[in-house]
Amino acid sequence: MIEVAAAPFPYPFDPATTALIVIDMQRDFVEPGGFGAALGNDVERLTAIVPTVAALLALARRHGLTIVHTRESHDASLADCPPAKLTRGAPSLRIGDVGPMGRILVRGEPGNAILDAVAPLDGEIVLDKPGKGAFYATALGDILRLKGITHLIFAGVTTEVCVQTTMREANDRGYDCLLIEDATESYFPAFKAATLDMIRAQGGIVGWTAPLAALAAALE
Ligand code: C5J
Repeated sequence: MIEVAAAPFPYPFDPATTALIVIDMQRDFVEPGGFGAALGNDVERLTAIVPTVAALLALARRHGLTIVHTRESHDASLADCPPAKLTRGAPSLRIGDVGPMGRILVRGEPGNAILDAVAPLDGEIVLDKPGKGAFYATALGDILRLKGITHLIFAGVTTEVCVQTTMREANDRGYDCLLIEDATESYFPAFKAATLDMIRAQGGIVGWTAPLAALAAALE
């Protein structure tokens, strides 16, 4: 077992039974000119983590971790989008509308693509998920079970929405979960800080957190 200097206490794992889950590094959330920016968010906060996510992917690839990439996306018919998700609030652009990079959160549209800098390689798993959590309405649970995965390392965006939701789903399913602090980001700094605190609270009620350097030091 390898041990990462994590909070709230060291995180032990075996690379052979560990998957890296990179959540929703999609152009529409991260790139200037996309959906996130159109909604008035400062996407520079998110673009800033791209080199760290790329370095984490490279580290995971060197050490043979299973790698899973997710995309928040819907079928072009929007039949898999619950009305509450579609109609909530009064945004200037809704799911399925044509935005700066094609139809918002629709599979196959340019904005739904994962950024080139952190793009999946052949053989890596790419999951389209209609929800915030990556276990809901996807084959993720079956895929991890078939591969004998027991530990999950998380990165991606946004920290308090799709990343935290998936970590909570995973924690309830019995996976030991580690979030890489500098490989995740939110449009709202206070939400990211609160999420890291929540995960580590009460003896790691959702899991562990650590910077990429701590994971790298444990592995190399
Ligand atoms: C993700 C969102 N990926 N914030 N989606 O967190 O709606």
